[in-house]
Amino acid sequence: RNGGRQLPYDNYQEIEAINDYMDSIGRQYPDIATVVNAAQSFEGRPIKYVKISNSNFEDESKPVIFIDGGIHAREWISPPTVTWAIHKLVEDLTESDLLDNFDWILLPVVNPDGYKFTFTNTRFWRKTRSTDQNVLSGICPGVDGNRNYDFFWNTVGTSNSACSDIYGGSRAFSEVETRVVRDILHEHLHRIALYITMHSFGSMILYPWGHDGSLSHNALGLHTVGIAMANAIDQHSLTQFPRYVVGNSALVLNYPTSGGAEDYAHSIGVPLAYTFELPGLSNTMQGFNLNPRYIQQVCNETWEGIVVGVRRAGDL
Ligand code: ING
Ligand code: ZN
Repeated sequence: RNGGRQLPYDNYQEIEAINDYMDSIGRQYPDIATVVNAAQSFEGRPIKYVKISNSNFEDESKPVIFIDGGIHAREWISPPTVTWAIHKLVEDLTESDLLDNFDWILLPVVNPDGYKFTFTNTRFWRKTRSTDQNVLSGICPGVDGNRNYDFFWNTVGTSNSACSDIYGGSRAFSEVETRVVRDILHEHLHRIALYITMHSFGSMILYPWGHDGSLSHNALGLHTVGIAMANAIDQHSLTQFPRYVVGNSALVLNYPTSGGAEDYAHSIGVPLAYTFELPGLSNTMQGFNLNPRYIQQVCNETWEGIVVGVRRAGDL
C-alpha cells in the first residue's frame, strides 16, 4: 500500500519522510485530506499540516480537533503520534464517528529546522534555529517555541538569554513556526473543540494555567476529559510504562512556565487545551531516546487517548 512511501513506526521518522507522507496522503485521498503548506521555516523548510474532513472542511459545520507535534526538536516520539493519527483517520478508519462528527487539523512537525538539526548535528537540540533575535544569537541560535506564545510571555519559567534552552525570543511570536500554530488557532477558533500539543517526556497530561498554577473557568472539564484520556492510554499501555499523571501544568511540573502553547490556546477560547508529555522510560536525557521498539506502542496507546478525548469534547 502507498507505493512503499509509508512511514516507519519501528524507527524514528525523518522530516523529509514525514513531508512526503503528507503529500502522498493528499494525492491519494483528495476527498478527505488536504495538505496545507502553511509557511516556510526560518531555514526555508515547509511547515505542513493536513486538514481532514469526510464532508467539506470549509463549510465549517463540524467541531475541529487540532493536534500538533515536534515543536521541541529532540522529542522524537512526538511527530509519529501525529502522523499515526493521520494514518488512522485517512487510511485505517474503523470508527466512523471520528470523521462523521469532527474535522481535524494535524501538524506533525511545528519546528522542522530544529528537528532536522537533531538528526544531522545535535541530538538534544530543543529550540528553533533562528538567528535574528539579538546580538548573542549568532553564537546561540534558536528560541524555545513553547515559551514564545503571547500569553504572559517572558514572565516566568523562561529566559531572556538567547543561549538558554528556554529562551522565549525577542518578542512573543518572534518565530514563524509558532505563528503558524497561532494562525491555525485563530482561523478556526470558533470551532476548535480540543487542542493537544505533543511533547516528551514524562507520561503526563497537562492543562492550563501553566503560568501561575491557577485553575481556569473550565478546570472541571479540563480535568475530567484529561482523566478520561489518561485512563484510556493506561488501559492500552505496557506494564513497564508509567501510569499517566493528569493535572494543572504548573502544579504537576512543580514550576510555572509562561508563553506556552496550551495556555495560549485556552486564553483565546479553546475550551480543552492540553500538553501531552509522552513516555520516555528514563529520568535522564535518554528519555528523549525512547527505544524505537516502543514507537508503535506509544502511537497506539496515545491514539486511544485521543479518541476518548475527542468523543468527550463532542459531548461537552
Ligand atoms: N516540557 C514542557 C516545556 O515546554 C510544559 C513543559 C508543559 C511547559 C506545558 C509549559 C506548559 O518545558 C517539555 N518536555 O518540553
Ligand atoms: Zn517539549
